[in-house]
Amino acid sequence: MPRPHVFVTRRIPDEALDILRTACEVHTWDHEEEPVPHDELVRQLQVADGALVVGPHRIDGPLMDAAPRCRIYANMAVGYDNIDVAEATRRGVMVTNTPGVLTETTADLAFALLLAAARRLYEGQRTIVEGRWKGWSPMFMTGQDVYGATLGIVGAGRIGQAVARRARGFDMRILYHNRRPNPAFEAQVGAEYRPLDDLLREADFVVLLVPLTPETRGLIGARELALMKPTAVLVNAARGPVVDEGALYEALRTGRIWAAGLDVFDREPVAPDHPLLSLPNVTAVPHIGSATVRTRTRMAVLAAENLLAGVTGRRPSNLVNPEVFGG
Ligand code: 8YV
Repeated sequence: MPRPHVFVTRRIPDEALDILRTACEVHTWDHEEEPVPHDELVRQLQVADGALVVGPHRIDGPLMDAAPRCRIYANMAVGYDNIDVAEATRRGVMVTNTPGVLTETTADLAFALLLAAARRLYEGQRTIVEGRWKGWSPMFMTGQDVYGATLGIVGAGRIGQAVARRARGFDMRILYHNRRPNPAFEAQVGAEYRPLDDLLREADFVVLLVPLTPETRGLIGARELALMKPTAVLVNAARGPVVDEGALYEALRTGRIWAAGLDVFDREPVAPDHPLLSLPNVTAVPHIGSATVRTRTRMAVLAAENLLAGVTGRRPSNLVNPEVFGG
């Protein structure tokens, strides 16, 4: 039997490629930062039995049309809003993701953004670098206390729960909003469930960790931001479109909320002249939630294991559409 042909759309660690090479013909797009051009992606997918994918390309119906042999798209991310899963499922094509391995790393980054925004770390560094530090004064660079404050987690899945565990060390009161209450999580960290509006009114820190779905797109807009405290900090470590960026800009510019820490944006890479980046109370990083050497390697390995399983007739561990494999 011929070895399955797989395409890997980004440069990934050798450890992951070696897993695929045990049983597959492996083709890769081997440029570190530049994504594979669309034409080349189509050319490769035309003959591929499976693909290891990760943004920026959207894997949609037309692309699937161009990939008649492809039985599996193994995403190297926990979020899979870059893939039209309904379309894949309709065609009996498997989609997998990489949950678990990035939980703690992403929670670290979300908490780092929370601390940085509350204590004005980025603004502080700029103040020094730009020669604007003239000396000490009682209310110079004053921020908001994290220790003992109230945290509101919107989306207490794996990563949200990991953020809550960190918050316990800061003696924070923990509120959360989910599609449905999670009694085990409440018992574990003493978290209290709140409807979204109540959470927004009560929290000093609101951390967004929901997946991007039709229900969560635009979840935080002008109305929601107006419910928040003027001293509140918003952290988005989920997906850019969960927040209405125009409304967030106005809320931050006018002091309607205190600050924001952002790992994600509507359009990525975000343009350097994006209005949000002109605000001193925005701490922004370039979608690096899971970006540590160990975690990205683990994600690549897990995606490769899922892909290998899929193209060799085994059930991948992290199928997001199990119905294509008999439920
Ligand atoms: C990925 C992420 O690096 O896993 C996710 O959902 O957001 C990150 O860990 C990113 O999605 C790659 O595009």
